[in-house]
Amino acid sequence: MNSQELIDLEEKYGAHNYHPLDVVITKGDGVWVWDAEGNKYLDCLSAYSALNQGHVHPDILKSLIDQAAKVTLTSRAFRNDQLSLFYKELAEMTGYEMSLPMNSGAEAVETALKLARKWAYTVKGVPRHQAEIIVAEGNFHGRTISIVTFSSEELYKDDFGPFTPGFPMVPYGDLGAMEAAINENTAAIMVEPIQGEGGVLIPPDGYLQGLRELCDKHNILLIFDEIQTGLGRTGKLFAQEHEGVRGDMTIIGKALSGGFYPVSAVLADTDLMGLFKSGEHGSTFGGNPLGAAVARASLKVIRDEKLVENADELGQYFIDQLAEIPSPHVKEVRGRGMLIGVELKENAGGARRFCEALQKQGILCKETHETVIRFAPPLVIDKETIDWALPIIREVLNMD
Ligand code: IF1
Repeated sequence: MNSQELIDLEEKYGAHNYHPLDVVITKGDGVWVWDAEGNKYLDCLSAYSALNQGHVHPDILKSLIDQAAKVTLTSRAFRNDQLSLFYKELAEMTGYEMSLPMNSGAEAVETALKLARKWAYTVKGVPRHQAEIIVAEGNFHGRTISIVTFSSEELYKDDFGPFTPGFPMVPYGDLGAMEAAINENTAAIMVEPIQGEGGVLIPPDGYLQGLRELCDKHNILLIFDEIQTGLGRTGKLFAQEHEGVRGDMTIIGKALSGGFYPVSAVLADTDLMGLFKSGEHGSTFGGNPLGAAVARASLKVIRDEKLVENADELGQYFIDQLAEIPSPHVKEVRGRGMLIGVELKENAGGARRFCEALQKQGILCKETHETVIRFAPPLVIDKETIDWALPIIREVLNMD
């Protein structure tokens, strides 16, 4: 079937909860994808950072196939070998003593929120069902009803109430507002170290450190959602490391499975994670041997191929080169590592038309917040490929 026929099927039979570019991908390899007509594109979205290891990484593919032939699902009623090894390797790589595996990012966020509330009642002494978790405006943490409760994006939230109480919201990057929102019932602060969907927003220097100090001062947990920024994307294993801080919990997902299979996790030390007692939380698929094997292989690729270092070095190169492109439309180029946003001026006619023009020239990007083009290729990208892309981006950023 050709692309148009496939698009027609999707429009007729699929829910219309997305507005994708009209490119029908049928194959991927590393940083490249191909459409139904065989046209080749550079993937500059990486499935929102789920593909840090690139498309169909051969080592992860092998782990998937090998494990699928052995055993795929045990449920957590029984133990499995892959999960035990995954726990150990994840702890060694991240420095957190324990983890709790789930599937989607939103589930891991819900898990962290539950753990923070449990800590508030059983350790901090907050009166039952009064715990508050402070979040930041412009956040994106997922799509469940509790999570969209504290979205500041009308589209994600407004038709889906009634909502879940207990999530005061303050402006991102504003420590004064954060401190003002803290009270004796505050259990946790949860933020993204860089807001991805918010438009690749990097908070002011010292913000993450300031949050750490506030949390220590007021006996509050600090939760970093690193589902998008984690596992190398910003040139550090975790973006919080840019300010030398460590969350009491870090939430990861996306690239934890190299794009093969949904695997997410909450990371914490034993004194906190140990609060979950048998039966209080779980998931049919969370921690299954297939997912655990895929995640182990995905972490190994990040280590073996030095993807953190590559994101740091080539990301900085990509940012510098993008910043040098003369263009009447560009307001600002910003980013950390390989998470890059090109913000367009108000009168540039929106980012979408630039994404469509890039698509015609063989580069796939996605706009965020109408005016930002996000460049976030797989971390396996090389300099040669960036140098191939730059003149094309330059031409598109100079169209009328
Ligand atoms: C979609 C956005 C990105 C996330 C952070 C949790 C989650 C995400 C920081 C939830 C997910 C995805 C969801 C995806 C598009 C994408 C996205 F534009 F919607 F906001 F990346 F910027 N925390 N982000 O970025 O993880 O449950 O989806 O596994 O289409 O909704 P999930």
